Formats: sequence, structure tokens, C-alpha cells
Amino acid sequence: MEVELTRDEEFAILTLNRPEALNALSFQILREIGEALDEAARSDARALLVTGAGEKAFCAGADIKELRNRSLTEQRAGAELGHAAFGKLDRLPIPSVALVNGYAFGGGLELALACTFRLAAPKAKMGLPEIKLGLIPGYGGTQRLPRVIGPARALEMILTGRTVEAREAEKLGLVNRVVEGDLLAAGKAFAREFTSYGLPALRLAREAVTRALDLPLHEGLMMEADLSTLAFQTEDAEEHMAAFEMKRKAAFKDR
Ligand code: DAK
Repeated sequence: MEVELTRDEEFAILTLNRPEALNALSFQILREIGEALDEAARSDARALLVTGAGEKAFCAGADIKELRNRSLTEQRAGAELGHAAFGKLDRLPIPSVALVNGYAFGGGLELALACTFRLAAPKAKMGLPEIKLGLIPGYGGTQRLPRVIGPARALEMILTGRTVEAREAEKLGLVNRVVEGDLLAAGKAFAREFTSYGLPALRLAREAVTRALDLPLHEGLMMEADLSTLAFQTEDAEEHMAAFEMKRKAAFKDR
């Protein structure tokens, strides 16, 4: 297995474990990522942390050695495999945080972009270099990057294939934060800013924001009205509003 899923406190941790190839995404790894995400979805973890084994890379992208001499049908199936695997992050019931510990190129950056949040080590380097291979991003990059940093900046990254360093990535909004020191510890601390809240509200908030990106404003506002109304139906909301009024403590039950 080149993808490991472990549990640590309230976290599920997905590790790409193929450091000798800078965690490059073979088709087998893409399948394993999909299986690990199904397992994470079934677990009682409150957040998923995604990282790459080794000192150098989060993930150096699709396995270039595997991509050649494949039929058109096989290439199309490969793109769909990537979309299906990373799409599971959109539908994961818990938020996910990519811990970009080194290189995140091509499919590696696309994996990070599919996560809810991205943290980067100061030495991290990111880019979509597909254009340098005569290709274009195929695992969601042309769609998710403009949604995260805007179309002009996304087009610049995709058409030039240039490498963005961690600090610039933070300025672009490509990563939420650059963190010094132990990245896994920083990822846990970051996630603990939300893991103590109720899972239903966390999920509804994510859904409202991500679904809105595909909708005109008035439809997005209607959807927000529906989802925010739904939040009132949870026991968590009733309990916490009552506790506020009665000046007592309350605990989230995820219901
Ligand atoms: N694929 C396969 N092996 C890779 C790899 C990759 N992407 N990246 C690195 N490796 C391997 C190297 O071959 C080397 O293995 P050995 O030669 O030792 O056996 C080992 O990892 C260490 O790499 P380097 O020796 O190159 O390490 P350096 O520190 O010198 O350089 C680097 C690090 C990240 C700058 C360099 O390795 C590099 O440029 N890697 C390639 C980055 C890249 O171009 N990634 C792919 C982007 S394209 C699709 C459509 C599109 C796509 C996929 C599918 N469909 C329609 C199906 C496109 C996807 C992409 O991700």
C-alpha cells in the first residue's frame, strides 16, 4: 500500500507513502486515495489531514512514466479516475487540510486544491507545470485553482507553469497559512480551531460556500436561506442557544 490512513486523536491522517518517487500519483495510488477517503468518511474522525512521506515532497504530480503510450480512451479514464478520487474530498463529511511539506506539482497541487484548507511549510513549492509537458491539468486544476485564487492568477500559473514559493502562495490565497516547525503539529492546531464545533453546522457551512461557487448570487442566497434554516433543526443549535440564554455550558453532540 502506498497510501496510509491512520487515526491520531480526533484526526484521520492520509499519507502518500512513495517517497522514492516524490509521492508521484500512479493510477494505483489514485485508487488507494479513493479507498482511504471512503474509509475516512466512515470513521469518527473530526478532520482529515493529508500529507506526503519524506522530506522533499507533498506530491510531485502524476506519475509521468505511466502516462505515455496510452490510448485516448485510457487517458480519458485516467482523468475520470483522478476526478473521482479527489471529488471524494468535496463530499467528505469532515473538513480536510493539506499539509504541503515540500513540492506540490501538477496532480499533487490538484490534490491539495481539493482539500478544504492548505497549510505550507516555508520551503514548499507549488505549481501546475503540465504546460511544460505539452499537457494541461487533468485532475481538477483548471476548475479548482480559479475558484481558489481567481481566474487571472490561475491562468498565469497554468499558462506559464511557473513555480510559486510558500510565501507567494500565501499572498495569492493558494495556501491559508505558512507554518514554521512541525507541520503535522501545526495542522492539528489549525484544525482544532474548528474540530470542537458541531459536525452538522461545519458541514452545512462548507456546503453553502462550495455550492454557491456554482450559482448566481440570488440562487446562492436562496440556498443559504435553506441551509441556514436547516441548521436551526439540529439539537446542537437548540442546546447552544439555550445555554447562551441560561449562561451555562453546553457540549456539541453532532446531532
Ligand atoms: N512522476 C514519476 N516520477 C517522478 C515524478 C513524477 N511526477 N517526480 C519525481 N519523480 C521521481 C524521479 O524520476 C526520481 O526517480 P529516480 O530517477 O531516482 O528513479 C525521483 O522521483 C526523485 O526525483 P528527482 O531526482 O527529479 O528530484 P529533484 O529533487 O532533482 O527534483 C522535482 C524534484 C519535483 C523538481 C522533479 O522531480 C520534477 O520536476 N518532477 C516532475 C514534476 C512534474 O512535472 N510533475 C507532473 C506534472 S503533470 C491526465 C492529464 C494530465 C495529467 C495527468 C493525467 N489525464 C488526462 C489522464 C497531468 C498531471 C501532472 O501532474
